[in-house]
Amino acid sequence: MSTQTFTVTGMTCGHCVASVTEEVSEIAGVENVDVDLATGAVTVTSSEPLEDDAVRAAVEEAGYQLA
Ligand code: 9UX
Repeated sequence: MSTQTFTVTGMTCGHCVASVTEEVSEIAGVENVDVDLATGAVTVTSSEPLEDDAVRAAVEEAGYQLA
């Protein structure tokens, strides 16, 4: 199990949080996603270490950017 935190910019409401959570949750191996709207911190727990590029792609698919 691996837990990593990423910072996402551009989220301003709860729907943003839901979109990021949904996309990141689709990455293979991801078990849990926690998004802090106030700070942009996205904490991802997964069964294997995540590739930054996979997280970046998911965040961008949702319409946001990694800091
Ligand atoms: Mo809320 Mo987020 O209306 O991009 S979905 S601001």
